[in-house]
Amino acid sequence: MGATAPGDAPLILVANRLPLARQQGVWRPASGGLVTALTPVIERVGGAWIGWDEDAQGVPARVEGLNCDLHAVDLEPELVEGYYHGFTNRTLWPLFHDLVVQPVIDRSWWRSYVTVTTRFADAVSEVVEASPTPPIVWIQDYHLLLLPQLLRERHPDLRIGMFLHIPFPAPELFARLPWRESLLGGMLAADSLGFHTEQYRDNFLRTVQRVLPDATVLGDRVMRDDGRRVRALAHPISIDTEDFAELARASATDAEVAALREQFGDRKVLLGVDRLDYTKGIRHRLQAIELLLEQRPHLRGRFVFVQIAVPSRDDVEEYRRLRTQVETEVGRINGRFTEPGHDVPVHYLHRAIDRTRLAAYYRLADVMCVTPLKDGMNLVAKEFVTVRDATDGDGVLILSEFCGTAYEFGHDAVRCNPFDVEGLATLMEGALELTPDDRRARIARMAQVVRDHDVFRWVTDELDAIWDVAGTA
Ligand code: ADQ
Repeated sequence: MGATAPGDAPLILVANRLPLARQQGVWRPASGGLVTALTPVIERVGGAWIGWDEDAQGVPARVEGLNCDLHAVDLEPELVEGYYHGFTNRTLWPLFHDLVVQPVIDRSWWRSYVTVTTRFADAVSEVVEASPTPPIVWIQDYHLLLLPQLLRERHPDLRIGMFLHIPFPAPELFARLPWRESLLGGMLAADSLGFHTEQYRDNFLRTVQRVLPDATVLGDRVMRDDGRRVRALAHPISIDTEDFAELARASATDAEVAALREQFGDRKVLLGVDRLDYTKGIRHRLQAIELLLEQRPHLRGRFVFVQIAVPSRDDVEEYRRLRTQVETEVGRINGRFTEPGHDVPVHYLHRAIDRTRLAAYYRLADVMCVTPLKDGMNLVAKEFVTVRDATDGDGVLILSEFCGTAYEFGHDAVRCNPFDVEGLATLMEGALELTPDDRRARIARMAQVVRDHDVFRWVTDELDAIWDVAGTA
């Protein structure tokens, strides 16, 4: 199945990063949901992708496998420090994730954010002006909240959409930002604003009502005094289900599963797969495992917990601290509970793993633990149920109620409050005891939800919204 693009408008996609990876000096398209979902659209209508790259001068105009022109935005290290390591990672990220850690407010970082957005606006304008037919501009995420307005000032009739990949916080949290009016004004210059869930969309609309006196909210529309209308919509992001199902059934994956089974023997496997980020609840999860081992001695030696953590944002202090804390906790648990002559109870891999191995871990897990303290959507949960549905149909998903995916899966997942470590330990124990029929029925229903709302549907809904709203405004 492929996404359809509305009309034949070329697509200009703008994101913090370009979708590129460099291996042994060769540039390739990065793998990932967004690139996969957009490939059929840009195959048809063509387009451009604009984003920052550390090696901006070296980025080629095109790479094989990606039918769009690449435009790298060049940023000096001091700007990256303020805009990326500072404002986006230490101010917006923690604030939009409900203050899981305290956001830092620093005016010099804000100035870098404004300067960087202007650089992006210059780059986008150049491409818009060179386009033979009026394009659609689709902006991704919290790095570029001011961009719609800067573009609107230069191109009053441009079709602009924006999608936020992280939650939108409650009004009283957003209101803590000294630049709250500017940020909202920036977003509201788009034609269409997409959020993962209705809850985030409603938080946004309530924030607009509270912060901007000249804005009127009518249903999902916001009207400004200048006559401009913006639509705010909920479009849950997803995965390429067919691709994951194929990967799950591949013979290379079978071989990986066999090797892992040999490693873990007849022990039950509990699994966590996350970027190493404090929003993902990895520490609380480890504490729940420690409690299980401490308070249920009969479970010792009967299960193993595997945590795969992809390195993330190593340049930011809070992330370096998290890594040290996680590694200390893993060491403590293994130090306390490893029996001489036996394997450790916690396996910790601090690295990105390839997709085949990832699918093999999903196939092996008796219990998948997706327990973020706050998460916009969470694709790992969708990948897990898709892989299991395509193979043995078995497995249990423990899912935090504080992520977007929980709104879609309802009670087919074992829902948890990840802050309640004791409660989490009890749910983990209970998950090991669910009956096979119950497990299979739940996996099948959740996988159906993901199939019905795959990543192609997300792209189609987003692009249709930008087109419709702009067309009827
Ligand atoms: P992320 O916070 O990165 O994304 P998530 O949605 O779970 O979170 O996506 C992570 C992706 O990385 C998954 O596809 C997963 O397979 C992969 N991954 C994780 N650990 C890995 C490892 N060790 N090795 C290899 N791959 C690994 C942000 C938001 C989310 C939102 C997405 C998309 O924070 O809430 O779902 O964007 O909008």
